[in-house]
Amino acid sequence: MFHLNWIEKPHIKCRNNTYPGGPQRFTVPDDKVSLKVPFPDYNPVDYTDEKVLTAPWADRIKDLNSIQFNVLGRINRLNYDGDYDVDANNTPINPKGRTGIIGRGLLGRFGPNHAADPVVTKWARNQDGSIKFDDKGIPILMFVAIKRKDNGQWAIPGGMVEAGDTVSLTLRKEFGEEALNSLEASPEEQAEIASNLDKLFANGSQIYRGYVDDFRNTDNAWMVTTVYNFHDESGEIFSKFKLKAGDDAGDVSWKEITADLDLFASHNEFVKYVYEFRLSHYYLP
Ligand code: RP5
Repeated sequence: MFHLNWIEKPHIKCRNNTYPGGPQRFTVPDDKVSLKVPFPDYNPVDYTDEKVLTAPWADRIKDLNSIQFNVLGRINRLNYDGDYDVDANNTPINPKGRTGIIGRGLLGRFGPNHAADPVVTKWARNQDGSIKFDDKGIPILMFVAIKRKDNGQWAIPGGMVEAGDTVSLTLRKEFGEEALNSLEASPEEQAEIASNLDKLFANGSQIYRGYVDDFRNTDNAWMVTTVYNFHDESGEIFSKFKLKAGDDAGDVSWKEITADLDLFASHNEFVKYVYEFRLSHYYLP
């Protein structure tokens, strides 16, 4: 695996803004994010979205005391980069620091909420099929991006790992649903999608596992993901794929990985890690 831990910089996207569909977060300056720094005036807003309080996929407040945190059960409560603390009420504390909101916001789980992100790549090519290079002579990598319906941002087609599901199942399912619209495909198209996905997802490389600076994070609930790269070196597998947005995606497209990408949550970092990883293989003797 290429990267294991969150780069040591304070989270930004889950701070100093209005929570989606919710209240204004209490302002947390950069130097007060860390829990090691005292912040006596800190007065975060308590917010858990109505639908989280009643959703069958969410933890129930009445069960909070009996939840065992920092363990892997049917629901993964591990954080991947060390144990997190829980307070006197058995409520987990975001180890990456203050966000200006307590409660769960839009997230179902107390503590880590696990996702999986498939970064599907191929080299950009010229008309004649040769690999395309940028003006520094570096081969250009492309990845499949979706446009999220919830906030209009371009993103990796990832999704939540549902209780009892594995990361590998989620990677494949989310890519199929969001980038290939498998949910609305005919039985024949579904069979074809499944056979192409078998080929593409047969060999993946784990690139990152850890915290995500997601706009939904709070002091008590946060996103954690596992990022895999699935790469089509020759571009042949993808000549058979027809990208079509589905489920939570409003659009889908191949995007070149360039310095000016502005992706959802920590996805800029994730595609950058994938690019570094692919280049390190490309230049191997
Ligand atoms: C991000 O949220 C993860 O990196 C993943 O891409 C995504 C999962 O949430 P949904 O797409 O299911 O909303 O933190």
